[in-house]
Amino acid sequence: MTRLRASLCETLDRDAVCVVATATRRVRKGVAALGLALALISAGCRQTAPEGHATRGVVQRVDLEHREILVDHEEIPGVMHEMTMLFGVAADVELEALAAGDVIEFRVRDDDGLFTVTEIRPSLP
Ligand SMILES: [Cu+2]
Repeated sequence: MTRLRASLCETLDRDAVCVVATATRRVRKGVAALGLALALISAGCRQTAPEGHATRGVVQRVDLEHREILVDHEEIPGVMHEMTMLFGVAADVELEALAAGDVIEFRVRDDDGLFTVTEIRPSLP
């Protein structure tokens, strides 16, 4: 049996749309080729459509008390140019391990110009 779920996700920093295909499959002959094709299609995509905008930056300051970070961030195409900017951070985002100088990839949600960081991960070289 093969169960397929396909959904659209936006690759925001490229203004492109890609198809995320998630396949839950049992390993059976005849299904393997399809499974491989789906794995290749979804290689550059997330499993679920993420909200907000993806960008990178260098942490300048971490304010644990107010859950804010000051980040020198790259351009977010169509949203804002590169700048050093203070962001509020969503309650479920881990902040304790973050420090000034860290290079991060992060996502921001735009609520009519109020930007909130919803995801932070170390930037891969
Ligand atoms: Cu900004």
